[in-house]
Amino acid sequence: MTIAAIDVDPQRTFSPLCPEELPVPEGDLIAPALNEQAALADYRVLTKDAHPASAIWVVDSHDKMLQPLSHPNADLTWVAHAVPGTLGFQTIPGLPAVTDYDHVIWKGIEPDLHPYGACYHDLQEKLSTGLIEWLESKQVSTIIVGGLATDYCVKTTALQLQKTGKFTVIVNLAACRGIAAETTESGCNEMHDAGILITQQTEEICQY
Ligand code: VGL
Repeated sequence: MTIAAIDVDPQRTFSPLCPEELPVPEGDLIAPALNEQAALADYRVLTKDAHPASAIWVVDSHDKMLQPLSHPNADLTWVAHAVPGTLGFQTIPGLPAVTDYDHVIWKGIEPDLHPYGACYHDLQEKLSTGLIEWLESKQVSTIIVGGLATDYCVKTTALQLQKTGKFTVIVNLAACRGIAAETTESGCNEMHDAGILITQQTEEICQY
């Protein structure tokens, strides 16, 4: 069994360290759990949002967020976040340096794309980021997923990996935080219904 741990977008932009961006409650506190799950794995992968400040989906205040867009590759409005060169782009404190990961995926660099999952650059899931292919090349059979946020990028990444039918996918909730309680709960139900294993504590992973 070859295990990969994926740290999905564990960036300051999704934490109270960046209140003007998308501050997920406790988003800055998951580093110890991400490090624990990585200790169970053969490979550790990092994904990072890397968005231009002037993307087509950007609005200038939080109250204009979550408006539906009729665009094939940007479904909702968001405030600018995870802009390379800003504090929000950086990973949360307590994680390894980017160069200490085995593989890194940057996503959302194009101004008219806002993907959530780390496997495809587009919402249509046509343009691979190469993550699935990289995992296959390492003969990975089991993937432990943690990161930010449970209800968006963690959920979509886990569902994309599960959909391949090639991996056992475990979402470790101890190493995740969600944007909103309601979408986190519905997201967990969706992942469970898709056959993804969901653990509340990192120690539980050992039983799979
Ligand atoms: C995310 C909302 C908007 C995430 C990214 O990483 O979960 N959520 N952009």
